[in-house]
Amino acid sequence: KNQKPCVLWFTGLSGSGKSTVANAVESLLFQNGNHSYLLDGDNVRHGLNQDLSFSEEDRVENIRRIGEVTKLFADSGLIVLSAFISPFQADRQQVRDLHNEGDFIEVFVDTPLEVCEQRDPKGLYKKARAGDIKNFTGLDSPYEAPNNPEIQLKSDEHTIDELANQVLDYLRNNGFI
Ligand code: GGZ
Repeated sequence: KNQKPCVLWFTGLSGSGKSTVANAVESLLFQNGNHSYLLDGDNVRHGLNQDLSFSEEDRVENIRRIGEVTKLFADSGLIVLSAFISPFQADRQQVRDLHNEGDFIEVFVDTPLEVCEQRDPKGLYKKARAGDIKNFTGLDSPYEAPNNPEIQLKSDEHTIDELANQVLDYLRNNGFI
């Protein structure tokens, strides 16, 4: 089955739905006969990047390494999905510049902070509000939203299935799958 390698770079706040949508996209790609690999906190922050914290400096290094890994995986022919907050515009731009023109697809999971905090699936916002977690993105650490993402997903207005299909439509319309 023909596919053109690329990276789907999900960015958004904690609790925005990045991993959930990325997992749904991966499953649709699999059903479609495509080969993909999903990088997220579960397989990267606990392994390759377990030496990194959530300081600004370490987040920059986190994204730099992940960017390099997405390039290696794309070079191997895969459709790569990456789901990290990646809060800084400059770091996302650096990863974009690593990839061939058009192959870096920025997917902004645009969920308002209030909604993310309401969901609070891991109770982290609550802990951050209580002062038990410092430098929490959206509270006391910045999130720079993308200015011109290839794909913008409104997770509080659509189902996971609709959002995943929005991503698949982009890949079809642009000849990746
Ligand atoms: C933000 C934090 C923090 C702080 C722990 N700030 O909702 P989650 O739990 O599963 O996703 C968050 C994840 C963020 O890791 P990333 O590697 O994606 O971040 S970055 O791209 O900024 O390097 C959250 C948890 O780790 N977490 N402490 N202080 N999120």
